[in-house]
Amino acid sequence: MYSQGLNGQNLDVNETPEFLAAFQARIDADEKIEPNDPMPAAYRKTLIRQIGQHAHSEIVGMLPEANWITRAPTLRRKTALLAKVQDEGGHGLYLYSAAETLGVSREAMTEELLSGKAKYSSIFNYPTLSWADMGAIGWLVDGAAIMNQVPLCRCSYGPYARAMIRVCKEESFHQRQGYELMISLCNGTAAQKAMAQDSLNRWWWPSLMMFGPSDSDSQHSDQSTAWKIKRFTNDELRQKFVDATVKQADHLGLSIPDPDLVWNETKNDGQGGYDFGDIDWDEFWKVVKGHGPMNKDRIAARKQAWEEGAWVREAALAYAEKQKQQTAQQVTA
Ligand code: FAQ
Repeated sequence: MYSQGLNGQNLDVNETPEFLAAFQARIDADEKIEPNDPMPAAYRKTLIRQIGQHAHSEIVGMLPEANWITRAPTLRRKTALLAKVQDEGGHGLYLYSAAETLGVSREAMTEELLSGKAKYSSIFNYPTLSWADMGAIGWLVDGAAIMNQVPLCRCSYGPYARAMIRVCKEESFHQRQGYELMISLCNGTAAQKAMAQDSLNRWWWPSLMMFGPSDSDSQHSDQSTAWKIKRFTNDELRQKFVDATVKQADHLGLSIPDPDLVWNETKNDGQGGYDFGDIDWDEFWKVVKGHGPMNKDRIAARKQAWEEGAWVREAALAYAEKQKQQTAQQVTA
């Protein structure tokens, strides 16, 4: 999507108080920051961290669903799932490209993922045990991803914001295919409906954890909000997700696995919203730190893909070199 020729031309900036004030003024005026614009080192670092983690989440996120492609019950479902997983690979590519414009290489980001240094979304460290999980992932995981990512379309960093516009359009299809799958199961046999309920039971709490730690424990939120990378806090987005999703569960005739879930008329400045139970933050941090049910399998699968793809990268580099030599010969001829 972006030429690597755009990569960080102005990496070294003298961060005087005047420079920092002028940079913040551009952010406050809702100007987009572009790859070759001077920017504070910490702004660059924050974006590389977040966009890199986001890219890793997309390509690790392909794994739980890819597991079910060969077992999809109909050709229609198989085609849709295949296209969805392929879209996720594409999202990873847009995001790695956006991160590369900040002066980091794809190899360096991959190395961080495979060594366990870089994080990726906690949600992808849970197993996909039944076909209904394909519905629950589309409905809940893509639903949560959209809630988080629509505001990122207005992020201050141009390449990230623009990548998010296309990603969100595709995520909407993903969410709808997941919800439609849940509708089919809920309108099916009692066993199918029970499968859908079991899936909701297992994916509900991990989906709420996708939004990150509560605001009081979110170390990056304040600065990222000041830089308009984040437009809403983790808790604000989590609340919006709960308020939107409970009604969708009602429509399916499924129960949210939270005995403390209750409508509260005073929430959201009097517009009403749901109170919900406590999130198990011990579980969240355990998964984030690499000890979830599937962390080891996910990283092993990414390592295998990287190693098995070595010949493709080598062939592409050899081809590029050959093209370069041919062009050089034509110029001198
Ligand atoms: N999992 O200070 P904060 C998708 C880390 S895409 C793991 O609040 P921040 C599409 C956080 O990185 C899903 N780690 O951090 C799809 C930080 O660690 P660090 C991914 C988490 O950045 C659907 C530390 O905790 N989406 O699903 C998580 O301000 C279906 C402190 O947290 C994005 O990446 C977590 N859930 O806010 C694909 C969206 N939460 O870096 C396939 C972009 C927090 O200091 C199938 N990212 N951490 O070591 C964001 O919006 C933000 O980075 C947040 C975290 C909101 C995730």
